[in-house]
Amino acid sequence: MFRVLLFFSNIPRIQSMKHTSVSLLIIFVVSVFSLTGQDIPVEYRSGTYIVDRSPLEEYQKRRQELMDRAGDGIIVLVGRGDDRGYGDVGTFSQEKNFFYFTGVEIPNAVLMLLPDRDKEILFIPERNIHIERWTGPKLGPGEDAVSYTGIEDIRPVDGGETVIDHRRRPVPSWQELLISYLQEGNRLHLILRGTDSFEHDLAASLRESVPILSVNNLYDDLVDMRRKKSDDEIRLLQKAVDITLDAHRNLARVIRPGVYEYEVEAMAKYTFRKNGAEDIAFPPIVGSGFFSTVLHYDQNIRQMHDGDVVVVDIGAKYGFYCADITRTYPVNGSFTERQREIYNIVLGAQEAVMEELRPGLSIFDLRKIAYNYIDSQGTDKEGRSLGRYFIHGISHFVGLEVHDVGSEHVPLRAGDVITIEPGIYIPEEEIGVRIEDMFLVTDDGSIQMSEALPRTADEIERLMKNGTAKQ
Ligand SMILES: [Mn+2]
Repeated sequence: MFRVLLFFSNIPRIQSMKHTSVSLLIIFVVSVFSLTGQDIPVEYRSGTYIVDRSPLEEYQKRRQELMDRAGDGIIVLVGRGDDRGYGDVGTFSQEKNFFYFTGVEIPNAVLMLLPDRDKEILFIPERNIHIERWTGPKLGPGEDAVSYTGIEDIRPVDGGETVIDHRRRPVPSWQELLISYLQEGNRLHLILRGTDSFEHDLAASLRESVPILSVNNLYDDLVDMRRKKSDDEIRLLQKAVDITLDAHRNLARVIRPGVYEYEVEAMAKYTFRKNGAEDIAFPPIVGSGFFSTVLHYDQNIRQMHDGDVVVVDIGAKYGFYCADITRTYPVNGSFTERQREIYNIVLGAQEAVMEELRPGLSIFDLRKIAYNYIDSQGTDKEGRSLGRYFIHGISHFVGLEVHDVGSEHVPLRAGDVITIEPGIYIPEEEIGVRIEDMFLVTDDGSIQMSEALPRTADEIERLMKNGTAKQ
């Protein structure tokens, strides 16, 4: 008991707690002390939030490709930290690149790749049985982690001691090991995005120990790799898309005058989670009336009225992969003549882009096609052309992030997954229309991943009325 009290007296938050909670915690801690943690099954200890991930060989192949691209030196990828302790709430979400190369969601992990030696080392924290009672069982260094990750060499992230031949040997922390490799004159490879990141700070702090540090940025290689979707990534993306299409079918039946935007949002989120999506890819946008013209409206608190249109831009995140699909619905189930006119121009712009979509064109090129189409059709109340009301991009890459890596100025290639999402937003008329679908670029064109969802004005009206899919 003495040991227990001493243990807690180091934690200020616990000291300030009421006596009752302290005694409850003491009871809990005594029970924790009787647990070794070793008896918790391995499948409970991955800390994973996802119900589906790629086979281990897939992550191994990506690490190998990154090593081949780097060629020498040391590649370091740092996973996201998690400092949650006793009683802290919140969630953990692994850093995207770290996940891409490992499939691992263990917090505070570090991956080191040594292309010269064809070596992969994963550093993960030693288990902490006490914290585990709050944040869940975890894999620590050991055989279980080797089989879960497919990485042979797994070490404790903070270093420590190991007993070999009856002698205690120090095990360096990942930083100590990294510095010793760099001091031998090896190059450091990092994925540096932007100008301000953890990796930038890491390079700066390493320069204090390794004055002649040579840093190579693998960001362009990363973009190149992440753009090219593997078959299994397409499988996961398609699943995210299918769940999102299901959500649209379900929420189309919720929309009617008097219903609040958040009820539509609720149906989307319900459908995502019901189908095993771990999260939303981005905050759902349910904008009706005037708010249909606000591109990233996410308050979703307005009551929808007869005569409104409502823009519903949603995406599930499944197995870390994002979907992003928009439909515009007439709140009372039928578009007015003017709404239908605008709707058909947006649809026509999307069709025009779909027709041209193939490798070689850039997203920038695609926008010109959409803009020219919109600007050549219809007018506003003052007789001006409608191009001025198409105020956003036509497309973005989609993958581990909803706005995934990749520039709008590079030529598209087979394996890219992108959106096509023209829109017209006329605040004076309280009419906003956006139609957004997802496409896989192929050698000779594209595949529409969201094809199963109604898209024309007639189909949308039918969906709202009958709840039937495309017919
Ligand atoms: Mn989008």
